[in-house]
Amino acid sequence: MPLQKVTLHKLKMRLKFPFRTSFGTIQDKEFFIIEAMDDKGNNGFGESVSFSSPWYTEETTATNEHVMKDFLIPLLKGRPINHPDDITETFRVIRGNNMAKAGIEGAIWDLYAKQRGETLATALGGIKKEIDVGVSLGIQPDINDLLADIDNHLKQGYKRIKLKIKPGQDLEILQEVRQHFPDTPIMADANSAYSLQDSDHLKKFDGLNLMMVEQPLAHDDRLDHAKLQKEIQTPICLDESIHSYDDARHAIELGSCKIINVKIGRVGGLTEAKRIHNLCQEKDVPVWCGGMLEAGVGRAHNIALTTLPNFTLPGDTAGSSRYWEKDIIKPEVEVQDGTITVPTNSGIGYEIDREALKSFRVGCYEYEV
Ligand code: OSB
Ligand code: MG
Repeated sequence: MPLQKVTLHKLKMRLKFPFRTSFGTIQDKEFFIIEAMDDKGNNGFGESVSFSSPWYTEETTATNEHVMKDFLIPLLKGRPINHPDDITETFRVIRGNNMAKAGIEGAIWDLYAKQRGETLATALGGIKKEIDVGVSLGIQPDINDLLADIDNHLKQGYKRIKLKIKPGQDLEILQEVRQHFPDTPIMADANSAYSLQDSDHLKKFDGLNLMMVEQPLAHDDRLDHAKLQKEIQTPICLDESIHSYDDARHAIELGSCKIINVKIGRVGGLTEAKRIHNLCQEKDVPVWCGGMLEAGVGRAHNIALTTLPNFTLPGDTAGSSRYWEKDIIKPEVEVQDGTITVPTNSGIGYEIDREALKSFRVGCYEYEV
């Protein structure tokens, strides 16, 4: 597949609300939209999903910029690409930096689908025409605000509620929420805030009928999660711990989790995300698509990935208006009755709103490849 030029658009966007997690609070996002062009006027788009601080993984917007400019884009120069899967191989010589890799790989997947005149979902082998979505709610100082927020999102139709937790802001809040919403699918995400010493405390979640507890232990652990899973009934879902197919294979073999949250950026791209999906399908481990508070391009990639059949649980791909006053795609992502209709135009299926893109842009760098 011909590739001529790669452009990095550096954007700065402000979320409608500060998003609080156990690792810190995010409101201002700086990130890259990657545009890959061929010689026939096709443009593919990807989004690098790291944050400005290395709280969730070690990558940051600045490391993404460095690695894309100085290592990944030069690797594309003069290298023939038959299929987007080749990009994963090409990038293998660079260790880690999965979000930087995924941003470029995503743009090339979108370009590939557009060159073939098919949707990104179809190019990936996806089958769903609509996808179920949930919402991830940050830690809130006031329980009444949280209860109102949950109520508001349930009224909008979201199919499950994910609550961020941390030590001291966990059990009692979850108990209160469960009392108010006895039948709602609820899960909790700890973002690595606990250790194995908290097993007895985490065991107290057993009575709450949670769908799962996400990443309770260390960001790089699989062994202790396996020990914890033997102690508690709530299914463990791994997020931070899974960076690759092999991480997923090890976690399943060890019994570290019963569910996996797949994030395209965290695992280095759509090709690896699909391999993890296929493995999990084979092993009867359900998966769902996580979120990184993405703008429209990243959101569109998440939607396409979620059309694969083993994405059986609602993901964190909420609608554009949850996050942004204005998104960078046309139309914006809309959630109706907790579902998103998968777009049918080629590639990611949404158009880039060039005016919006420019209004958020703080840098732009072009490379011939
Ligand atoms: O752990 O899933 C997470 C946001 C930023 C970093 C990590 C996580 C999250 C979310 C929000 O939970 C997902 C979203 O709404 O995009
Ligand atoms: Mg998580």
